[in-house]
Amino acid sequence: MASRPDHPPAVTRRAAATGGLAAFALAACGGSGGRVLLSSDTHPAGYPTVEAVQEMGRLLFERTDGRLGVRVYAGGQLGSERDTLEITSFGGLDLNRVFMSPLNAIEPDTTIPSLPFLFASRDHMRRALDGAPGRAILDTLEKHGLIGLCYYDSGERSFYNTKRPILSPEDLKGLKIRTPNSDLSVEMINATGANATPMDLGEVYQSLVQGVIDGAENNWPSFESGRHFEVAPYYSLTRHVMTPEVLLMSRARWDKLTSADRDIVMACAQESVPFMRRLWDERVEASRNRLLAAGVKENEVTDREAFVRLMQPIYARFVTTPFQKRIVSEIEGMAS
Ligand code: GTR
Repeated sequence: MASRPDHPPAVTRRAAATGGLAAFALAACGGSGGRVLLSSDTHPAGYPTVEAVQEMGRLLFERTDGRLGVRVYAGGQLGSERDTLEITSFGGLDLNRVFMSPLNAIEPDTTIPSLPFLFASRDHMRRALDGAPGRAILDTLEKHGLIGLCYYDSGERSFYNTKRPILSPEDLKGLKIRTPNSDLSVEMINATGANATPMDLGEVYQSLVQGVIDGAENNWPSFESGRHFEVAPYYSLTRHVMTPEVLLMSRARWDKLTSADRDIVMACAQESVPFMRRLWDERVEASRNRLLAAGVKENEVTDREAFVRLMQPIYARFVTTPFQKRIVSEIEGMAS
């Protein structure tokens, strides 16, 4: 490998879908025997998830004396999370950093970390996902051609909209709220009285501008980086879920690695987690401060219990198998 893989040439979605990426990756190594692992991210360069995967690549490059590296295609260049996930599970893309929700359609057990009010705090979430329950959930992806390397933080999600502050579920009634493409997300939002409208993150800004939707729900950094705050200035702190991000490797690529290289890849991914969390915590605070200064109106919800009550039936709908029940109770048991 001649140099650090920093500046990706443009690759079309079509090329990705047809497996062109794999051939491209080999060519990018210049025949020196090294390999650049290609990775996708919906967020732009500089976002903590993008930086974390680049850090993982830096460690990998170092530990393999340049045999392996990572190139991140940021800003959704390779397509939506849903599309790139499909490509990854077929082996057309080596790595993929996605939100957990689009995985729900592939593997129902991945809905667990998106259950409303499951985590009592940020530390509880980190402990549970870094521990046995988190690993057990990632392992369910292997049969779908995906290896779960690690979780990254995505913080608490809250509602924002173009119309008014949300103080209680009453205020959400009838509002069209965008959700990620996941049945659980749709049912959870509908349970509040809002009308859930699933769509990809990349479509949200335009849909807010055109009035196709009245609002959405997300963390501060995504609210900022997608510029949604420009159109939807009311941010109401429901903090209803802490769905994480996840870094995946295509199983096709994983299976081709030697077992020593697998250990290195896994270790580098794990070591990028504290790096990511440092950036994440800083970013949440910085985004919030910037947006408040820009005129965003933040409010605490007065009746958070009402949201908890309305969303509670989601558990009976989505926690049905013995595995799901066990993992949920293990996670609940880890709250302190
Ligand atoms: C963000 C997450 C993205 C994206 C998004 C969404 O917080 O970082 O990967 O999936 O949420 O709402 O779709």
